[in-house]
Amino acid sequence: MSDQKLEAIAELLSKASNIAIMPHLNVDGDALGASLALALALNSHHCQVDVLIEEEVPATLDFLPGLDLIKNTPKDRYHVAVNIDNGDINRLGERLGIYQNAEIRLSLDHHATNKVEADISYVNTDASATGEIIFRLLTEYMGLPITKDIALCLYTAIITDTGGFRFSNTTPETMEIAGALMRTGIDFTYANMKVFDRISYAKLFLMKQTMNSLKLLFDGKLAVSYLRWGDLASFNAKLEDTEGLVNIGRNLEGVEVSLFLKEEKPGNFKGSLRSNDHVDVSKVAERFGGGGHKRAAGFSAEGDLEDIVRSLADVIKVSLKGEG
Ligand SMILES: [Mn+2]
Repeated sequence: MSDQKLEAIAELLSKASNIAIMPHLNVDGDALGASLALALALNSHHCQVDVLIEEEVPATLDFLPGLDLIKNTPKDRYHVAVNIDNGDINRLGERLGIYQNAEIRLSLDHHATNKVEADISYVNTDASATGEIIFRLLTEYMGLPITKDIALCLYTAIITDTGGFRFSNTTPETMEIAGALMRTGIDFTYANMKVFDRISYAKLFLMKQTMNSLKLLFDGKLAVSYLRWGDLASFNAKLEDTEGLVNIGRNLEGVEVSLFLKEEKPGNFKGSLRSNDHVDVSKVAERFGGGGHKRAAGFSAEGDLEDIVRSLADVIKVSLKGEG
C-alpha cells in the first residue's frame, strides 16, 4: 500500500511546475538533509524548487550542499508543497499558509505520531530517517541519480536520526543505503565531525549547566535536567547549542528515562524525553500535547518549572512500572 503512495508522489513531483519543500521548525540534520537532497534532485531534473525554513541554518549543518536553494522570499502560491520529516502540521510555523495554499500537498515522514493533512501522506515508521525515504523515492520511484551532493545530504540525514548508526531505529536497510551513499565518495568523516563532535563555547557552558541541574528520581530511573531562560540568554544560545543535552541524563547508568526542559522564553518550556529500554516516551509526550518516537519524543509546556517536572514525573512513574 505504502509503495503505491510513493509511486503517486513520484508521479506528482515529476509533473510539478514549481515546488516548495518545507522541513519542520527548528530544522535538524534529517529534516534539512532530506529536504535539500530532494530539492537538489528535482531542481536539476526539471523544475524550480524552493526550500523554505524559518530559522538560520545551524552551524552543525552549514556544510550541506544545496543551501542556495533555501529561499527567504517564497512565492504566493506553489503548484506542489512538500512537508518533510514533520508529523505535526503546527511545526510548519508561519509556512502553514503556504502549505495549505498549494495546489497539491504532499507529506513524507517517519514519525509514528504523524497526523499531517495532505493530498498524499507517506509515513514509514520503519525508516530510520526521512532521508531513507527520500533515497528510495529518488532511486526506486523516480530513477534519478544520487549525486555526491545529494548523497552527503542523505548521509547527514541518516546519521542525525540514528545517532551515527547507534540507535535502535538503525536497520540493515539503513546500512545498505549508507553504503550506497558512501560509494559516491562523500567526505563522511567530515559530516560526522560536524554533526556530532564540534561544539561552540556556548554549548560547553550549557553542558556544564545541564550537568549541575541534573537530579535523579525513582531509584535513579528518571533523570531530570533543565536550562533556565537566563542560562540561554546569557550565552545567546542557538538551537544547536542545546541539541543532545537530554542525552547527558540518558547516558547515566541506571537511567531509563531522561527528561530535559529548556526554558525558551520566561515560563515557556520545551521538553525532550528519551528512554533507553522499555518506556514509550511518545505516549508520555502525547499526554502533554507533544509526540515523537518510542525512544525520543518532545512536547511544550508553560508554567512553573517545578510543577511541570512534577506532572511529568507522575506520568513517567506509571510508565516505569508498566510495559510502556
Ligand atoms: Mn527524522
